[in-house]
Amino acid sequence: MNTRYESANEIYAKWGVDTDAAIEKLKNIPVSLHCWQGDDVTGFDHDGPLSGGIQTTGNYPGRATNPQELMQDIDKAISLCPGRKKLNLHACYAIFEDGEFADRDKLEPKHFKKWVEFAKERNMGIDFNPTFFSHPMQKDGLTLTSPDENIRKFWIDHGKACIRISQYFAEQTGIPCVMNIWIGDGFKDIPADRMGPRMLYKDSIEQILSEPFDFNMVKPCVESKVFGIGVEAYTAGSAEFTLSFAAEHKDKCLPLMDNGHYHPTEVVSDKIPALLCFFPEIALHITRGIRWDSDHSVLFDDETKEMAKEIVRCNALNRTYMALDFFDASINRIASWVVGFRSWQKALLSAMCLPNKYLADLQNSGKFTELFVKQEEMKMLPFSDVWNKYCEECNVAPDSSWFDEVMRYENDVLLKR
Ligand code: RNT
Ligand code: ZN
Repeated sequence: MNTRYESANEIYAKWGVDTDAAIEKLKNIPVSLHCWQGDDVTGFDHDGPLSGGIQTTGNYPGRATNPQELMQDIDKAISLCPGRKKLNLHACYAIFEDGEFADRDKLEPKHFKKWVEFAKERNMGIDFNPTFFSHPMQKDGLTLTSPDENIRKFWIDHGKACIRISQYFAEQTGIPCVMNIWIGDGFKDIPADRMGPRMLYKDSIEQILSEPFDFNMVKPCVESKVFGIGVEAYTAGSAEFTLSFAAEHKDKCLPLMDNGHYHPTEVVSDKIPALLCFFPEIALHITRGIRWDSDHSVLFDDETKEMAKEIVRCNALNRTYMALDFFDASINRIASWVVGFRSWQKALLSAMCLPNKYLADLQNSGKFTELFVKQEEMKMLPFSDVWNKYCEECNVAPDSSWFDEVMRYENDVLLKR
């Protein structure tokens, strides 16, 4: 008797889809797991609250409060997820030893040595983010756009320090490091000058990128945002600003799109192929906004599937740096990571199991009714059997039985913190 996978494999083969090949391919596609879901974007370099346009809500018990706890939690999460992982760090996760402290502008590679050891032991590359928030040197909510030159210089120096740290990560792991610049700078109410802060921002990023680095190994990005909490009227790093910046500095910078950062009826799935027409490489933050940039954990929902489809259909898996970016403090944080990571894996695998050439041919020959019918038909293919096989091969549970392990861990570890 055929196993369920064998029968699914045959059904897909009739559509010209090789599910074995899809499974093998996905095993080698890195997806960056963000450390900040584990501790509500707090980090280890300050005691203050999260500030600067983003917010976590909820007080589920068990948040990681030090590097050991965070590493232990990341290990638990990755053990429950199939596929290749990268580690995504923020500068505020520097690890200081023996009472030492360095402010953001003085950070050095040595403050991330422990993370490098952690990543290397797990065969992971590292992505990095300067932290332009949760810090007293934000003045009136501004960093790289501040009219106060002392403030702006502090943050430019932070950006430069982060370039050097990214270069160190890339050299140590042998894997390119994506370094993403996001600032929450903006205004709560109608500003009098919209261009001034943007000219300062442009100059600040140019200064940061003047720090030497190897563009084959360090991939600086600029992430846009339409608004933030407390900066509802204006953000300096708007979509037009960051996209134009990246286009003008293609030799050293990539655009990064976070799908929580657009007007609610705009979709990043449509923006991916648009950017791929112009940029050799692009970067993504994959998240789920509800009504606004609410940073909910990713689900296997329609727009998530649509984004994965575009990356696969544009043959751009090797041109797209994919990173997760969500933080929910109202549920078990490890479950949030695991559902988010697994959902994106499902989206990628299901996109790879579509007869994309056949469907494109229908479009190109003007058979729109047939395309309409067949695209609906695709939704009923036995994808879950392919997913189950992929998980088995990656030695993780195909179904939600991983949740028992999370609950055990909650009782044994998280609730004792
Ligand atoms: C904020 C941006 C940014 C952050 C992380 C923590 O709206 O999405 O990417 O989520 O840097
Ligand atoms: Zn983001």
